[in-house]
Amino acid sequence: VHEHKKLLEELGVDVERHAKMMEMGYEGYKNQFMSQTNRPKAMEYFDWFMSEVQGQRIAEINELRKNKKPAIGAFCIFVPEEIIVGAGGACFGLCGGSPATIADAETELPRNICPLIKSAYGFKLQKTCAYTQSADFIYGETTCEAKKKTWELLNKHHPVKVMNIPHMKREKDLKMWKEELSEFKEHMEEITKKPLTFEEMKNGVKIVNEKRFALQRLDRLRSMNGSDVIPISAKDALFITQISFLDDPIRFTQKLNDLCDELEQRVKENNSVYKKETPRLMVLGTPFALPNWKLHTAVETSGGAIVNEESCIGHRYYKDNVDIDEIKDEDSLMEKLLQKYSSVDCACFTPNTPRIDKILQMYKDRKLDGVIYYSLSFCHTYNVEAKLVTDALEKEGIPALVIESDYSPEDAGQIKTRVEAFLESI
Ligand code: BJ8
Repeated sequence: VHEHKKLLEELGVDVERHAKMMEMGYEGYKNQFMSQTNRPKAMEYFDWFMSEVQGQRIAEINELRKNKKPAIGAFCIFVPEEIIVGAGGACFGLCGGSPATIADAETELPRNICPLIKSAYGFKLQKTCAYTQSADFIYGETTCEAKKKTWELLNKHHPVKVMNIPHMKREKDLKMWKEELSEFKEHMEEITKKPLTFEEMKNGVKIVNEKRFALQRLDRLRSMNGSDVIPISAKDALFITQISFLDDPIRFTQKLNDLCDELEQRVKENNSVYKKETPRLMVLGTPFALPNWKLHTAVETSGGAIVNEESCIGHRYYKDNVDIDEIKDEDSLMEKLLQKYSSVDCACFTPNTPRIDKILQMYKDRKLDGVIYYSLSFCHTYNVEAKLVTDALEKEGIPALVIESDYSPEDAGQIKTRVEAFLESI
């Protein structure tokens, strides 16, 4: 980070405060991640990325900007990164997983809204996230009530554009959504100052599909590898998924495929990072923005293994690819993008029954022992949907624990106690 001080200053980052936060964050990473035993060797790349997360990667993004390529910050997997990547730019998730910015956010936002929103807003007020500072604009969406209204306030601090995501998936809703995708493309062209061609967009689809393939491969190796071997820890797998929203997609895909080659070998050699018969869990619910590792730490230190996250920093993000073989022209490209994005089963939709069917299927495919439904505090859509999901799980006799939490470290002990009791009961 020190090497990039000048760039950070130009971006308006509060360099001193930023450096302190980064130091603390990296220390936390070293303690929690690098101290794990029997880690795959290919995690070295991801460790390096963490050390450069607010350094070299920021320099790379700003190099793209110098060449008039878009740099777009997002808070949601509905932002069509294929179009940004097709335009030669970078799409990245903004900082929003730390409690350190929340007090500042609460000077402008109500206290009783989700910590993800408050944390991200606080990073902007503090100017301590170099991603936020590098964004040509932040692309918001109309998913939950709190985010939808926050864009109006955030726009006073940073340029924000908003994509209208419907809350139902009827034909008329999808028609509007497709128009939004075309408008999104136009917004990229405003930055590049040239038309985005069909071939460029198709190339963007190809690159992002390959990233998703690699993440799907990791998912299979973690939980559906034909044995009870779990070749990578839950924390490492979560961290990889978290940085899939930050890294250059081509480099990330290559490094993740290298890691998966190693994991394949570990499965063959019966090399598991967990003891035999460790309970296998899946986590359902809201996203885990970097560096939110609280639940994973609680489970791992209680003798359980998380083998899949159903959240948006997880399976919901990478489960579907864009059907590239069916893309013939720009219209069919937009249609296929729409098909992919409208398959996202976010709780902001009503009804959202495909999510329940998917969860039950995932449970069977991964031969699990239980699930944890995790929801960020004040996330109404996921909190309310928890009842529908747990009723369906109960009907199938699937053990479930529901946890609602924010980013503060205060309830970490209490969560651990509840996880331990849950693990004993299954
Ligand atoms: S597609 S889950 S990333 S909206 S911010 S809804 S936690 S109260 S993030 Fe999401 Fe897109 Fe849906 Fe996925 Fe709740 Fe917080 Fe809102 Fe949140």
